[in-house]
Amino acid sequence: PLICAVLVFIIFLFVNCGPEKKEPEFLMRTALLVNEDHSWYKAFAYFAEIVEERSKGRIKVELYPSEQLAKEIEAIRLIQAEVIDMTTTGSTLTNWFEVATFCELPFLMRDSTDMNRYIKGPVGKLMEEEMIKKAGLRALGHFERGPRHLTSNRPIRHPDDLKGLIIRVPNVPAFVTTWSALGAKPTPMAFSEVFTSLQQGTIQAQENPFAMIHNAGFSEVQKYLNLTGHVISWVYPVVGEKQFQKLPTDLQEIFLQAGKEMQDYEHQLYLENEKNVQEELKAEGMEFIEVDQEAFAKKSEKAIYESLSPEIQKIYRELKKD
Ligand code: CS2
Repeated sequence: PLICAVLVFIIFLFVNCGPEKKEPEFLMRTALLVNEDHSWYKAFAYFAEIVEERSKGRIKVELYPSEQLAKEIEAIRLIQAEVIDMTTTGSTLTNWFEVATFCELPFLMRDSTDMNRYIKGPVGKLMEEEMIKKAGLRALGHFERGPRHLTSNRPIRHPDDLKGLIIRVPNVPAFVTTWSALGAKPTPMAFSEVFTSLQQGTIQAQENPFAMIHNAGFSEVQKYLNLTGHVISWVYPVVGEKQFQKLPTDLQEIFLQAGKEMQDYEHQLYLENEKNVQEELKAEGMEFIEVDQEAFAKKSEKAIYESLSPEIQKIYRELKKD
C-alpha cells in the first residue's frame, strides 16, 4: 500500500507540474532578417497576436529576429523541409524561379504606383503561383519598401567612383550583374553578416532601403549615404505551403485574414517610419550624397537586360512599355 501511495503521489506531481497552458496544435516558427525595431518584426508580432487570439490558442506564431533562427536562403530551405514555417522573402526567390527577379530589378520601377501595378497585375499573379509551385511558399500579403541606396566610406556620385569597391549584395543574381556592370566588386552575403564584415573591412559598402540601414545600425560603420535609389522593391511574408495545407479550413481562413491585416498594419508603420528615418540617419552622423542616378541606370541597363532569359525579357519589355 505504501508503494501504491508513493506512486499515486508521483503521478499526481507529474500531472500537476506540467505547463499551465495547453500546448498549441500548430506551432509556426518564423525566421526574420530584421531586429525587433523594424516594421516587419512588429507586423509579424501583430499577426502572431491576432492569430493566437482568433484561433483560441490552437495556433502559436514564434518570432526569431536578426536571422537567429536562419539566414534568408537557409530559412527558405528549412521551411521547405518543414523544420521551420515562416519568413519574409522576395528577389532571393530568383534562385528558385526567375520571375521573382521583378520584386527587385534595378532601374525598372520608378515609384510605388509602378510597384502596386506589378504586384496586382499578371507579374504578381505569376509570382505567387510560382512561389507555391517552385518554392513551396504561400504569400500572405506583401510589404512595400523604400528605394535602396548605397552606403560607403567614400562618397560615390558617379559609377566611375565605384571602381574596385567591394560591395555586399543579397544572394540575388540581378544584383551581382548590376554592380559588376557598374564597376564595383559585388559579394553576395547574408544580411546578418553585413555589420561585422563592414566593421572588419572585408566589404566596404552595402545597399538597402533607409529603414534597413537604420535598423541594422550601419551608420556606426558607414559614413556616406549615396542616394542611388537604384531599386524599388517589395517582399512577401510567407508560410510553407505544406504547413498551410495542414491547417483545418477554419484556421486557414483565420491565417489568410490575419495576413491581410498584417500587410495593412505594416504599411502604416512603413509610412510612419519613412517620415523620420532620414533625419535619424543624419543625426547619427551619416552624410547624404546626391548621385547622378541617370549615369548608374545607363551604365547597367544593357547588362541587366541581357542577363534575363528570353521569356523574362519579354515581360520586362512589356513592363517598360506601360
Ligand atoms: C535584404 C533582403 O538582405 C537584404 O539586403 O534587404 O530583404 C533582400 O532584399 C532580399 O533580396 C529579399 O529577398
